[in-house]
Amino acid sequence: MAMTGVLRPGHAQVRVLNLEEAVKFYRDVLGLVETGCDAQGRVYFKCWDERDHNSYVIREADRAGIDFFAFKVLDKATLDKLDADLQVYGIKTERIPAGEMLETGERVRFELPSGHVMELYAEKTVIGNGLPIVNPAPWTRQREHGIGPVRLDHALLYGPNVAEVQKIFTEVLGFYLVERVLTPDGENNAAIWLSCSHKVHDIAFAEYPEKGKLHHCSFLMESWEQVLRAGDIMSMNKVAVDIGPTRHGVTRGCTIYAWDPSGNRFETFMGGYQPYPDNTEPLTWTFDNFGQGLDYPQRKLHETFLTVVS
Ligand code: M3P
Ligand code: FE
Repeated sequence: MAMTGVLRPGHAQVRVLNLEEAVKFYRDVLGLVETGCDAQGRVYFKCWDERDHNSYVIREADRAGIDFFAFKVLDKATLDKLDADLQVYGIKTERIPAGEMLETGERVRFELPSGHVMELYAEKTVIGNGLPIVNPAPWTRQREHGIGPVRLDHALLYGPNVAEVQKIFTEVLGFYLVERVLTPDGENNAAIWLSCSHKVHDIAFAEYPEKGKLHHCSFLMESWEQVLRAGDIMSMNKVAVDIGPTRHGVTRGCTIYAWDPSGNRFETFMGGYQPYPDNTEPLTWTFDNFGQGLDYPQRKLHETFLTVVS
């Protein structure tokens, strides 16, 4: 499959209430690799098997939540084209100069009708995963530190105007709809799962009255056993667990939802199926089956899934 246009999730910037506590949590409990700290006081992380300098950035603020979520695009020409396409579509864009984030090239920033700030960028310094390019071992000791996810996989965001958001992702940014949950009347989508790749989702949105909310950032684990080990590590560290370990009906992903010390939900996740972009019929869940969509074994629409966001 040719991968062009928008390639994949690139970075999320998340607000935390206490930076020191959050650094300890993300470094030692989630097991991310700390890669830097900038003049604004932001701390940068990546997952052990990611090669680019950063994928998860935190900054201290008086409320939790997400500042922005970014996608990496193929190259500079693609960045310019998507910027122009967004403007033609009627979306105002802004250029953030290279270097504003550590080791990161110029970014194109825009706001979705859901109130979420999105970014596109083409360049980020490759620092590698600690393994040689020639004859690498399959993993490093870093994988054994804390939960140790492989990569930032996707995010689920809550806000209004999901139908408009879907149009922007599918008509401008080259995503396709993989799954959806219908509203109770069956007329609209209550939640959508969108992919720009062969992944079951790169980003998802759920309809919610308040703008710009974070439901979760998700981190990929290599196996179900690693998800269960993540659960053990959460309990050993008294992490607040929301749901799981279980399996979503939607995406078939195997999951645990939990909260960081500031109340930002994150997910440790594995599996799901691999759709191709010629997928023309999104899997559709009726609202009365939302419980299976969220937690297939228990068939339970956990209250927190609908109401707790940051
Ligand atoms: C996911 C995910 C719901 C949830 C599915 C969630 C409702 O696929 O990755 O978090 O159905
Ligand atoms: Fe998820």
